[in-house]
Amino acid sequence: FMNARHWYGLVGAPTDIGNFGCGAASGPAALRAGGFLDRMRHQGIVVRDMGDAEGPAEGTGIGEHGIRHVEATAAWCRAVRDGCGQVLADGGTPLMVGGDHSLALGSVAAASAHARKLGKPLHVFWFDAHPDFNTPDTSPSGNTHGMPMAAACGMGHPEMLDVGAFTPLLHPHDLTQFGIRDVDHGERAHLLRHGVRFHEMPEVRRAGLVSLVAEALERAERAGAHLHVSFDMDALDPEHAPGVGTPVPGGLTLDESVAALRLVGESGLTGSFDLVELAAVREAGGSRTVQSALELLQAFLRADRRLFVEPLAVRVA
Ligand code: B3U
Ligand code: MN
Ligand code: MN
Repeated sequence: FMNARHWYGLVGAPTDIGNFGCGAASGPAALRAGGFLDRMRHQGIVVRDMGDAEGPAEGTGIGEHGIRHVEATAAWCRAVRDGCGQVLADGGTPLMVGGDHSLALGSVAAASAHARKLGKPLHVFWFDAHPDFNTPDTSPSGNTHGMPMAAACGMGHPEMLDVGAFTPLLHPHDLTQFGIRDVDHGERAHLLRHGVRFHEMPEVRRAGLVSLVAEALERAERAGAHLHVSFDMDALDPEHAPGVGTPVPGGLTLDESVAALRLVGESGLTGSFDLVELAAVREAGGSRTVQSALELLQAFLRADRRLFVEPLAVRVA
């Protein structure tokens, strides 16, 4: 009976290997210092701190493909994969806090293996200013944080394709992106060719974030999917999240993002979650971005209906 209590496992990933020097390595510490665990505990939400994943402190340089630090990126992704995989194996929901967005290849690898074991398809919701769907030949920067979703879908450097137990980890039709507003030329061709649903800001403004998310949730529900949610802090407008590596104007408001994540929580479909690119050190004071991150996580966690399957007396103990 006690086992029915739903819990989250915080897996920190303090690196910016995929966007070297951008400051996202400070994300997990900033979130903890912001009082995340206490705040959740006071609300009766169980978040176990699994500590930080460990990986190379130094980059591994630019290889013949022109990609930066691809071996080090893959090493970090394997550590994240194992940390998230352990939480899933123990019956919890991993909450991966980055760190740059290349790390999502690791959490998605864990989610995909878990979903396969349960006989479920994997669906991914990607909140981001960027699709992160570059391959080595389309990437303008060579930074691996622009590549994790293409790699998850089976396209990319062999080191990255090798992070999961199999490839592809995800079918491109099962990937939905929200808040997109900075797409590279070749990246757009990939997205269109593979049928990714990427909701760019003009569409978000027209249709509304909440209704686009509701639509995608219906699809995930119908498919009986394991839903993985990946939230890049630069999805938010820089007004709400100035402390990110690559701020892009014209982004999501905090209010609409909170409303969308509440809906995602209420669905009870989310089996794994990332919050990444939290580079609070880039903001003077750093507090605005951390506060936004706390509000996003709280909106999602408080709405998760799986937390309410037990009598209140047990929950507040
Ligand atoms: N699409 C560009 C820029 C970028 C991707 N992700 C972030 N920035 N945060 C690239 O380098 O691939
Ligand atoms: Mn991203
Ligand atoms: Mn981004």
